[in-house]
Amino acid sequence: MALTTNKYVNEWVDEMAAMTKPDKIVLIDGSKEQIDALRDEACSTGEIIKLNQELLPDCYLHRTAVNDVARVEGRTFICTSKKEDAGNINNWMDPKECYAKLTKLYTGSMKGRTMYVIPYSMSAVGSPFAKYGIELTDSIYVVLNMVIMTRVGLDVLKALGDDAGFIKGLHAKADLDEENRYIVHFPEDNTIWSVNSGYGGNVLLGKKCFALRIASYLGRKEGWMAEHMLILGIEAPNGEVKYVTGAFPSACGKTNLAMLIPPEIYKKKGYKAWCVGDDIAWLRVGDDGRLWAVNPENGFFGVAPGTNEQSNPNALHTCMKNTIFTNVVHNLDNDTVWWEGLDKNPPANAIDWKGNKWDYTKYDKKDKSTCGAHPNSRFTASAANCPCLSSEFNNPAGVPISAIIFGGRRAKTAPLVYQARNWQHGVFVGSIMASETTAAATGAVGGVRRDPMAMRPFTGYDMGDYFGHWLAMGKKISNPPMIFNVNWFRTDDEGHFIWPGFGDNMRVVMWILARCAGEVDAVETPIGFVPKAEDIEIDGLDITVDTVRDLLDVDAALWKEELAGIDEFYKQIGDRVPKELYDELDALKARLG
Ligand code: OXD
Ligand code: MN
Repeated sequence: MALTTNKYVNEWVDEMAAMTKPDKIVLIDGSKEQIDALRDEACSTGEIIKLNQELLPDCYLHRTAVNDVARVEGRTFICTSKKEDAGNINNWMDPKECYAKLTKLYTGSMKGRTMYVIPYSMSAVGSPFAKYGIELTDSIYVVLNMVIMTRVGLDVLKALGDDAGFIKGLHAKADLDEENRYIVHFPEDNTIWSVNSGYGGNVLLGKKCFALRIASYLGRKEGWMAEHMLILGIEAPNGEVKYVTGAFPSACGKTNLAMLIPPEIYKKKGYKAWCVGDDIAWLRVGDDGRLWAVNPENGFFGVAPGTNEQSNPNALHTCMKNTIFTNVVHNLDNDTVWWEGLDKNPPANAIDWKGNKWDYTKYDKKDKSTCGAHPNSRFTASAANCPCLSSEFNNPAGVPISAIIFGGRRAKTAPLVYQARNWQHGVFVGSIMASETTAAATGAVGGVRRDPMAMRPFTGYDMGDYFGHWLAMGKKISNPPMIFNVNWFRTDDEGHFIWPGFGDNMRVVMWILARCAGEVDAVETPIGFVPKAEDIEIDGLDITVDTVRDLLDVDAALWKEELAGIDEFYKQIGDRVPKELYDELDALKARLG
C-alpha cells in the first residue's frame, strides 16, 4: 500500500528505501500513541534513559557516540552545479560526485533497521511562511527530537497535498564513522543528505540544514530571508509590544537574550519580555512595508552547561518537563541530570557524558576532559514549556521587527552598542561581524573569526551574493528596521567583563527601541551612532555613568587596524562582494581619518 497520497513523496521514499534497504518503513503520524511507543522502544534498547518522572516528567537522557558531539563544519558541503554558486566560504562538492560517493555509504545502511518517515513543517502549518519537509531517518532519537523541534504529523501531508515542493532529507546513522561523516545540501534539488552522525545539529535536518542553509538559498530566490537570529518582544506598561531580532555567533548569549528577565527597574514599571525564538528567524516584507518575522522552529535545542537559575531561569524551567537531554551528567542517586554551571552541587554518584563513572573531585575547570557534561551538551525542549513564550509564537503572520541587532564577542574594539547610519551601512556592519575566540575554545586567545550576520556556517550559497540579497531586500522594505551592533563582552585591563550582561542587556535594548521610536538622541562617531552615556539606564547596577562612557568609547586606532582584516575577508569571499560594501569600507576609512 502506498505510504501517502502524494506520488512524489511515495516515489522518493521508495527510491531511498531501495538504496538503504530498511527492514521496515514507518510513517510518523505525530500521534501521542505512536510517539509513546517509540519512546518505550528507545528505552528498552538503551538509546534513551528514562529519568525521574516525578522530578523531571517526560524527560529522557541520550548519549551520542564519543566522536560525534558537535556540528562538523569541515564535513558540511553545499553541492551546487557551479562551484562559484556555493562560494569560497562554503565547502563544495560536485552534486553528481557527491550523490555517487554518498550512495555508497547509504547502500544497505538500514538493513535490520526501521526507516521512519517524518513529515514536518517549519513554522505553523498553513502560515504564509510555512515550508514543508520530510526527513527519513533510522534513528528514534531523531524522531523524538524532531517531534519537539518542528511541527510533525499528518496535517503536514494534508497541507502539502499533491505538491512536489517539499524538502527531501535523508539521514542514516550508518556506522557513525567520523571519516565518512557528511552533511550535504543540494539546494538546486531541495535535498539534504546526512550520514554517519547522530548528533542533533547534523541530523535534525529541519534546523540548520533546512531552516538556514536550504532556506537562505530559497529566500534569495523567492525574495525573503532566513537568518540565524533570535526574536525578542519587549512589552511596555501600556501593553504595546515591540520586537527585535538578534544575530550573534554561538557562545555569545542568543538564548539568554531571547529569554531575558527584565531588571527590577523595568519590572516595577510594568515592562515584560517575551521570547518568540532563540535561534532562527524567517523574515518577509509585509503589506505595510515592514519586515515581519517568524521562528520556524517549535522548540529549543539549547546548550546546557552554564544554564542556571541566575543566567537563564526561563531556559531552566523550559527543560524541566518533556525534554530530551543529550550528553549531560546522569545523577544516579535520584535519576536526574546535571551539568557544569547548573549549581555548586555536582552529584557524587554519577555517570559522565561518555557513559563512565564520573568523579567530580577530579574536575578541573581548565581541562575540558574532566567535565561531567560535554561542553556542547544540550536540552531539546518544547517552546510551549517556556514561561516567557510570546503569545504571538504561533501567529502565522509573524511579528513586525523594529530593530535588527548584530553582535559579537570583542574585548576592546566594539562599543557596548552602536547604530548603523542606514540599511546599507547596517548590511556593512553585519558583514564585518567578528568574534574573538576564547582560550577555552581554541587555545588562541584573541583570534578573530569573521562571522557575517552569524551566518558563516549556515549560508547555502555564495557569501557575496548573500550580502547582495541583504542590499536588495533593503530596497523592498519601505519601513525598514533600524540596524544596531552590540558587544556585551568588553573587558577591563584584568580581563574581567565590564558590562553585567544577561537580563541587564535589556537596558541596551531599551535604548535601541527608544532610537527606533525617535525618542532619544545619539552621538555620531566614525563607526555609527552611540548613546549618550547618561541615556543608558544604570539604576540598580554597580557601575557608573563614567564606566558606561568607557564602554561606549570608539578607539579609532583599533578600528584602523580592523580595516585591513575586513578588506582581507572580503577578498577571501571573492568577487561577488557588492561594490556598495567596498564603498562603505572606504567611507569608514575616510571617517577614521
Ligand atoms: C548552533 C546551534 O550551533 O544553534 O548555532 O546549535
Ligand atoms: Mn544557532
